[in-house]
Amino acid sequence: MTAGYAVDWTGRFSGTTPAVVRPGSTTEVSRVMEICCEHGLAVVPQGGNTGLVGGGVPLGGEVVLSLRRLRRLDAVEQAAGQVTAGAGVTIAELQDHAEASGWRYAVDLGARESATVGGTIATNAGGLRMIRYGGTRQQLTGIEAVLADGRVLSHLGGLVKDNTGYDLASLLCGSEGTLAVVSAARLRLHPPSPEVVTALLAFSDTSPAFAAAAGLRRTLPELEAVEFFLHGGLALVSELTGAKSPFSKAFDCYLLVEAAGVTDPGPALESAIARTTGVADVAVALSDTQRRRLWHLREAHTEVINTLGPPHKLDVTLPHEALAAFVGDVSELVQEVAPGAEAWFFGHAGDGNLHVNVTGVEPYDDTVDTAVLSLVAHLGGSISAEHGVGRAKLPYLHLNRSPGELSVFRAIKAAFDPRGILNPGVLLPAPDAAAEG
Ligand code: 2HG
Ligand code: ZN
Repeated sequence: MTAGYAVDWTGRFSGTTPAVVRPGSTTEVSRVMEICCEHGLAVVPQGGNTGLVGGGVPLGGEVVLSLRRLRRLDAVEQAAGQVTAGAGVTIAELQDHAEASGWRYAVDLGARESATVGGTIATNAGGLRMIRYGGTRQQLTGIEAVLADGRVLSHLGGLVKDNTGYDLASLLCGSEGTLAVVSAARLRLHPPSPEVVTALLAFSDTSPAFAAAAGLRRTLPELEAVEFFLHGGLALVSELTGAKSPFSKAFDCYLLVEAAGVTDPGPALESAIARTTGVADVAVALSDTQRRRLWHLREAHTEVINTLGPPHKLDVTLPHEALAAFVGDVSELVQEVAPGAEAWFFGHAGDGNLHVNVTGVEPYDDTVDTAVLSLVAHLGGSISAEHGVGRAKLPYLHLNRSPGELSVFRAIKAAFDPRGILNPGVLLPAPDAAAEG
């Protein structure tokens, strides 16, 4: 009965739990936390369980606190352009709700049907349209959260200008369930951009592709997404899903580009592409069906790669100028440290965020992770771009965060959760491990 809550989506992280608790209101969450606190029971908060870093499953035998039943979804506040949603509302539901009221929730990700408001706040999810609208933190105007001892913090007034001290919504966003349990949030909406144009650009090499991503950002204000993938990924998607490339021949890599506005951004995209060097071929979607087909080539990567066995997911950001060489260097590095393993690259080129997936490596063999993430840090990148630290990246956090920063992290954790019951071992070492280390 609890299996679906104890194993992560990839199958790489598998735990056990004495109980899955599914509260249906903030008051019930508060009561659960009160009891757990009283008895010193460790708790893993969980949303849609679409996380990829082992941050939402009970790897230390914790109680799972599933927030999926927190289904509050208020009417859109038209004057403010905001909405209050419970932690268990999915991103797709939130998007549909906003759209039905003439607005748009701009954070979008492949896991939209399962990923929840609470989970995307806990991980500060970025997604496909971050270049234009920012990530989850930028959408938050208020938060309701339950502290480890059951007290409820509620700041859902949604005032855009509100300089009354520490920004707790921002702090809890990205805290991965280690500081408090997010039960609801007030979120910023954007006016819709009904005119959309989507194109797939083909390149013979990664260098011009990344240069094009940067150039399009500068020259096309309507740009919403610039997604990168390689021929290998496209071939796997084609082989396993039957989807076809719109091109008659194979290229080295591709950018899926989307622009949107209130008027047709097609001509602007066309002239921006004409001014871009290195574009070997272009396919423009002429209908919604074609548009969905192009997106499928990119969005299906996660699923098809998973059929090869649980991948090691290295979600990293690089300084823009390092991206192209990184792809080649990491392919070689992986061959060197794990012969026979395979590295797959795709991601959000506009944000400098690459998803390096490595298959053919045992789930608990960290050789590849160590080699690649050390290189990332050496190049001035981030070892976690948008998936969070969880347990998978915890051993590498020191590569990006100084001892001073980590000691402030620990002080913040102690202030929110003095007994250390919220998601122990995620983001920061569990208290026992810290004492041993
Ligand atoms: C995406 O961009 C998600 O599709 C998942 O962040 C990335 O599967 C991955 O590594
Ligand atoms: Zn991503």
